[in-house]
Amino acid sequence: MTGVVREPRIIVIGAGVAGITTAHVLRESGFSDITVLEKGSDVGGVWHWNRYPGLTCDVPSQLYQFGFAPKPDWSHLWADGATIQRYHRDVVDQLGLSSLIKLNTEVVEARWDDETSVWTVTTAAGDQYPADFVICATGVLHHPFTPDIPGLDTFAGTVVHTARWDDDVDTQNARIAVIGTGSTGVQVVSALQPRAASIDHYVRTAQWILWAPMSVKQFPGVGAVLRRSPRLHAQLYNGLLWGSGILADIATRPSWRRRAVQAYARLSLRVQVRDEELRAKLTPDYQPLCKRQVVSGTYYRAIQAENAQLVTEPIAAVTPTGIRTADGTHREADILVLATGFHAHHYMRPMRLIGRGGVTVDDAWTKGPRAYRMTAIPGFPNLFTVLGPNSPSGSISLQFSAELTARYIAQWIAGFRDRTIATVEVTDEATDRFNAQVETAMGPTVWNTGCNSWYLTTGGDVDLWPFDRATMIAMLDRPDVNDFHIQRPLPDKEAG
Ligand code: N01
Repeated sequence: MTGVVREPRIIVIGAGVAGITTAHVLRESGFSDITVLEKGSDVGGVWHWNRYPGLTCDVPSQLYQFGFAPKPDWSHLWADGATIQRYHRDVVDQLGLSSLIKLNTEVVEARWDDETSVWTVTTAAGDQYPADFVICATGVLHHPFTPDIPGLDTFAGTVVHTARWDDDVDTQNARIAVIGTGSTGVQVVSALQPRAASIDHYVRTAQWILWAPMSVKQFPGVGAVLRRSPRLHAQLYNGLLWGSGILADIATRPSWRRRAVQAYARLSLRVQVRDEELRAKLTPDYQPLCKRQVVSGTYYRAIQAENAQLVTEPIAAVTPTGIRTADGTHREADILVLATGFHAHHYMRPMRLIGRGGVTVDDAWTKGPRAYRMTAIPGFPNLFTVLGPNSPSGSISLQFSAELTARYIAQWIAGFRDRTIATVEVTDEATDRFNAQVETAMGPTVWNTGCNSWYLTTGGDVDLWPFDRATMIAMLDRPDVNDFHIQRPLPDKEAG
């Protein structure tokens, strides 16, 4: 050991929740050569890309925020998408992260060189960045899924996917068809119904929809109190994090609590929809909470409005003027809204990610995305993911787990800076062991009770975090060196 430090060159891919967190944590940890490459024209990730009418976060805003950048003055208990996007931009500005971020810069390839132990990150514009560490903060719900419905390309009106909303689409007095009933479909139907000439909601699989007063404002004075007392604000945040632990418990272990929430979901439907025929159509044939739970205070009212129709008959084809269902009925439409979700398991792909010995991430993930503790992939030295495979999209705060993961990664990179490591790569054995633990823990989760959801990979695995927050902290608090192949720096490299 020479005691000479070297500054690691770090590339973070993505400037959404995970990328902003990572950039902040790494800079706080004293690293100075950080570049964040973001393909969008702004930071914010999903909150930049999604701006469909009615977009609201169904996680309370006092929880859905960075622990290191609390916002006292949310206008609503559940903020809308535009407000959340503004928050992300403000955080980036206030923390001085803008200078690290290159917008409109899509990464198309990251390639590891076995000889030099350096990554080369290539952008769509052909620029290349050498990096000692690459961190993929590329998000989960990122690539819109467009269903392969016969005739979709023949539709003469407007077709818009909710994740790529076109602000020029005029929905007022239009005949609107919405396909899909996840969180997005439910929100967009509720928002468009009041001013539409008609709205037909095409639902292939019914969803349980928990009632919650989503439009309630944050109580007057709360913002001022929290601003004056950061300690109180921190206590509130920690209290909400603790509360979300109850949700994780409900999802991961059968208990009276789970049954109570499920009873509430059934009650939400029964109380709000009195028409038995409609209620039967809206009743799922699987347990509440099995899919990502939908929350809404307005959907059931919207779908019972005069101008709204629930269509559960399967779609046979899209025609130039509307949609024909399997029973032969044709319903006309001017606008076709695809609320059909995402390719949720692409992660950094379609980026070409090429690791040790030329292995690609597609080779490594033939059976579905697989990582060690959400963050390390065998075959890919000096590369980490933040909110990677098995991230807790269904249970624990994403901001919390992103920060925990970033702090974990920072410890590895500190080893590089201090010259105790040159390369670090998780072992196959440790990854197998972690995934075996995941499989066992997934058994009693509600996500595993027999429904089809975006949580499932094509191999049928549930791509979520089946443990509690304490386990996450224990797993990511400190690197476990026994789980990694570690190369020490060569003496001549140390000198150089
Ligand atoms: O997508 P989804 P989403 N014909 O995959 C249907 C987050 N989010 O965008 O169930 C007919 O849940 C599909 O039907 P089925 C949140 O995590 C958060 O709504 O496969 N229908 C389903 O109904 C959420 O879970 C907020 O039978 C077709 C729908 O499309 C995640 O994003 C707000 C079809 C897709 O639902 C994804 O939600 C919004 C076809 N060929 C979103 N193909 C917050 O508030 C697909 N469908 C935080």
